[in-house]
Amino acid sequence: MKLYWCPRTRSSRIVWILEELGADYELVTVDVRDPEARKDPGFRAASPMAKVPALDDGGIRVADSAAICLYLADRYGEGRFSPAVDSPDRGPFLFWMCFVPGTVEPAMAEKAGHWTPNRTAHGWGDFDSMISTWEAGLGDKPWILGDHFSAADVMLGSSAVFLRMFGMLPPSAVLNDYADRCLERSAYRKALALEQDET
Ligand SMILES: N[C@@H](CCC(=O)N[C@@H](CS)C(=O)NCC(=O)O)C(=O)O
Repeated sequence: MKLYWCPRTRSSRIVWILEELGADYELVTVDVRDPEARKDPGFRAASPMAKVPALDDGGIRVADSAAICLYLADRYGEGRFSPAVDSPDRGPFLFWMCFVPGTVEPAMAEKAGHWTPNRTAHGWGDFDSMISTWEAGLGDKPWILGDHFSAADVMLGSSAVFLRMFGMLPPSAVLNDYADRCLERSAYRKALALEQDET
């Protein structure tokens, strides 16, 4: 399968889960800062918004990091990274997968852009309630679903690391320890090292 990616972007999430899965994959670099590179027809077919990451798995095309993580976990994880569709964990799993693009990322834009929070009108609530919901969801568990690491931790863990990198992660132990726990995983370390090699 081909992963259209670019170093130092959300693409690292997908390399992380591919490494967790032990999947065989090819990286196709698309410099999203270069308008010419973004015209690549294979990339355009895989990515309706011409954004990375995007995946082409033998003609099955998936764009958006949450959708790709979900696809890969369900298709290749053999139950290791996503609960079965009839499992009681499936509902929370889907919630936390969607929490990243639907809540964490818009809330980060609110914070970075100094927008006026409006918890009722904004679908993501606001930055502070995003953080408190996430902390409560983790509680004292190592991973968002409990003892078992899942694709939702790839989405959330990479977000915690991005938030910390941008100086936006509050000093709470819950989220900082979670970010550290994710960074201890060899698959994530490999994904980040690969980014360093490519820049
Ligand atoms: N919701 C998408 C966001 C993808 C996204 O914004 N990717 C950025 C890099 S992190 C990009 O391709 N930017 C180039 C552009 O939009 O011009 C996801 O999670 O994959």
